[in-house]
Amino acid sequence: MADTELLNGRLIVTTGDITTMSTGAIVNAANSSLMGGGGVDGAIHRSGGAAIIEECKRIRQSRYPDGLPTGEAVMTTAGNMPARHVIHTVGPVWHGGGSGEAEQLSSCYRRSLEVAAELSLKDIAFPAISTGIYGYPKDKAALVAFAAVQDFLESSELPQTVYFVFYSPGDARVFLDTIG
Ligand code: AR6
Repeated sequence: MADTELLNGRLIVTTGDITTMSTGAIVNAANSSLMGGGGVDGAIHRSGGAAIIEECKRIRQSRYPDGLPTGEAVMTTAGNMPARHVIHTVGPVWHGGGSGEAEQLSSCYRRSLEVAAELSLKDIAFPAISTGIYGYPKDKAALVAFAAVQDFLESSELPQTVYFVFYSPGDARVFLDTIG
């Protein structure tokens, strides 16, 4: 499926494996332990190598002994991957939508973009946070993700370009159809 440009070319919807993106940062849909897991988290740690987990351990010890809170974001190296950094964020587990899930998911995007802007990164790639193991409905997540990025880019020149990397063309289609 061809890439789709939105928001005057500043948001690009694409399909594939996020570990191959050579952006300033790729975002990891992590859990609060920061010690790895399945899904995109597993793929990022496998491709990036041990340097990422070593840095995550230091972050846990120094800044987040109780784990990274949901909606927060921290940066590490990208190790052996072509990206320069990984920004780890923790999405909400879907509990039906009445437990603040939308605010937490929005915070994941906003905080990741803030970290990228602080690092003066030109571009950043996001997976569809929370829509796998954490069970957030893909259409509802699409609206939250799009609004969060649109809001942020309106008031910030950096990052210049945001990529939404969907693992399958079907997921990209759901996103595009939902934001309409
Ligand atoms: N590239 C891009 N997208 C991917 C890739 C990849 N290589 N692999 C999976 N996806 P998930 P969550 C998509 O489950 O729902 C982990 O165990 C996937 O198809 O990775 O936030 C963590 O440690 C889906 O659309 O993340 C946490 O415990 C999206 O990435 C928990 O899962 C997110 O799916 C986080 O669950």
